[in-house]
Amino acid sequence: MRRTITFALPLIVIVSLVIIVFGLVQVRFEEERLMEDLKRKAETVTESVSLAAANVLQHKDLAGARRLVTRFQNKKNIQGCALYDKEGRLVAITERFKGWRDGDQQYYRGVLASGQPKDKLGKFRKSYVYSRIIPVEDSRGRPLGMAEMIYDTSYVFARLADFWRNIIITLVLLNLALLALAALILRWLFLPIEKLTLWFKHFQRGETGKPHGIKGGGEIGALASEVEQAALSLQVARKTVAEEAAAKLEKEDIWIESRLRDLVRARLGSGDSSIIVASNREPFIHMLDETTGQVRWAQPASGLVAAIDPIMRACGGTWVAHGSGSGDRQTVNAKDKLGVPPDDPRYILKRVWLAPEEADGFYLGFSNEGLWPLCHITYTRPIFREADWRMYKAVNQKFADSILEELPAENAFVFIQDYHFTLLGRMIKEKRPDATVALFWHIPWPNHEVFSICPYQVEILDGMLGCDLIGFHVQYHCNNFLETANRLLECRIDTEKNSVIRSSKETLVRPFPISIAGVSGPLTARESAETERVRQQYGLAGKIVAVGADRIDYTKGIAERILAVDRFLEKYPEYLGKFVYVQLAVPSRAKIKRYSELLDEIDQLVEKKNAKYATDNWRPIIYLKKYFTPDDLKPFYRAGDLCLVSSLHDGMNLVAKEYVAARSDLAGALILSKFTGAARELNDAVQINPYSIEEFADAIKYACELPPEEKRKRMENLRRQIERNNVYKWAGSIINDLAGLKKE
Ligand code: GDG
Repeated sequence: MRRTITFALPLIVIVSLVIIVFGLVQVRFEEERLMEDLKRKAETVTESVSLAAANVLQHKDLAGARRLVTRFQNKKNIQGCALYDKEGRLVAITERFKGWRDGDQQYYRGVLASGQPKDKLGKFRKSYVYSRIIPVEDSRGRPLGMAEMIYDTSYVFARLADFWRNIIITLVLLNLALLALAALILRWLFLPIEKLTLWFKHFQRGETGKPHGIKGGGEIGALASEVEQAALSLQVARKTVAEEAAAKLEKEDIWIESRLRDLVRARLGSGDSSIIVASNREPFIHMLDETTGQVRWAQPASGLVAAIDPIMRACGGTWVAHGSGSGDRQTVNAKDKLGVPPDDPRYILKRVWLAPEEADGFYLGFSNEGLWPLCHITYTRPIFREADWRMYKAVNQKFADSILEELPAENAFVFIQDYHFTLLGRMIKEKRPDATVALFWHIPWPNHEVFSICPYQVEILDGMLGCDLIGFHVQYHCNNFLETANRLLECRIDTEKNSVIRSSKETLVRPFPISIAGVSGPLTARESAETERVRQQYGLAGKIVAVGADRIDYTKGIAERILAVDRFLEKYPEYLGKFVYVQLAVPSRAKIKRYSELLDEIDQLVEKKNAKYATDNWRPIIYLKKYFTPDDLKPFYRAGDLCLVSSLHDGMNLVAKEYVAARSDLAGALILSKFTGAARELNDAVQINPYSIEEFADAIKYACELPPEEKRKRMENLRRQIERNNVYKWAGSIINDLAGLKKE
């Protein structure tokens, strides 16, 4: 019914307006016509009464005057007559108008003085009346008095009311007819299409296998039959694919630590310390507390660390990284090494020391003011300084020297991480061509036009192509890299193998979507208690909680997220007081101007939006700007009914995966930017364009209102995806590809 009304509404409005306007014009016209009739009648009757009145008034015949006025008492329509003497005093009046204009002497004297008839509309008791008065003269034209006729005009209004009633009845009948017509059109035209759509949806999901049963000829019938044919072909194709996928899955079950360890031993040979990982960020950092003199350790907030640490724990080996903590030097041995994790050593961390000017030029300057914005499409201008580039080269060499000291005599495998070390592969290979070197690029790779603005493009590409294998998160970034190499360097691209061949050296380029160690099992009592504590501490009990956790970086879309929450509350005020967005944010690269500006921008935005909505016992945004340990993050993920990941551009984004991994209760919903690598895998997330604040706000509402069953289904699929494609599988695929390369 609602749909019929919506469909017919525009027509109903137009038809109603036309009829009402027409009615108004007609009523006005009718009113004027009736009043004209009345006036004309009053004129004639007053003229005829004035002759009899002249006689009565001339002879002061009071009885005759009463007879004359009484004649009107008996008439059907309410009307009356009044006679006045030449002083304007009432002589006689029809009984029913007793009390008519008592004391209005001025009016009557005015009529006598003018000697002209006069008419007037007025009120008598509760009725509207029309009166016409004319002076009465004798045969010589001397005034004798006045005669007045009075008419009740109610019948005019009664006639008009009748008229309106007819118009309204016509209107109602016409609108009912329109509704009936709309219902018929909907039934004949739209219902079959709707039925077909619904059937197709269920068929697609595999919820029905029956034919749709829509009969009939004409265009609709033809469409229905074509759709049925297409759907059946799809069903057959899907079945085949599903069978193939199931067969494949049976073969490759879930990857676990021990499987990766076995693979490393089998494929790379030698003992436990065969893998050497190189990255700028160290997996464990020691900080000196100036006041107590105590040294504490922590795991930095970094996607790279989160992903590589479990692999190193599983396989052992040496991780070479910049020792950037104030307590780092105090905790290494004479060879700058220590066992990590510090509380349960599983592999070796070797720290490389950088002077402040080295770290500034290499890390802040070239890596993070140059390459980082170059590779992320967020419209932040990259800055390339010659001095930074020189420092970048020097630091790459320093790392190469440090790594070379660690390489075993044979079967050396170096796994380089990220954009900080584009030159490292070539530098290592120059001294140890036998070593197997892989580079994993954790951020996006731009298209060749963007990359070609980098003044050091050739040296960078040449340095990277020193490696045997370069990995990106997604095929799209591989394609961009191959195209960049093809356009900017003298080289050959093997499109079948996805490799670059340069001076007879071949480098494989492959997608390896990074992940996390796996998904968590059912909640333990301790985990439930921790989640409850977080809920109590931040006043989240009974609220719909959205959670975000990021390094404070302009690529993560934190400002856009706040604006979307603002728009959501503005557009859907029913969530005021019920919705809380908790943002965990760890400051990063704050020495860079763009980052310190971002910190201020977010502070101000949070303050402004909280001031806009906050009440005595509620504020919409809880902004926790500090470092949390990885274990601290989990209760927040579990307390979050939603997780907001709104990166403007992101190689993968592990927060999205960590959230899913934490939701063993299957109760959360993930809102995920389509500009993350993760969006290619996590199809059951609610995907958004974070630049569209409106779309983002609507997605928050949509996720808040997802039925629990739908949430469960989505979360199950997301968790299955992460469980099957965990970080062990990621590392295993890289090692398998490298081993294949060695054999060739
Ligand atoms: C790069 C690429 C790619 C967040 N807040 C805290 C904290 N985090 C942790 C999260 C997560 C990590 O930081 C962030 O990982 P992301 O993947 O989201 O982002 P990036 O650091 O930019 O990582 C990215 C990744 O490399 C891996 O290849 O996915 O695209 O940009 O693990 O939990 N960790 C701690 N305290 C916090 O307050 N300890």
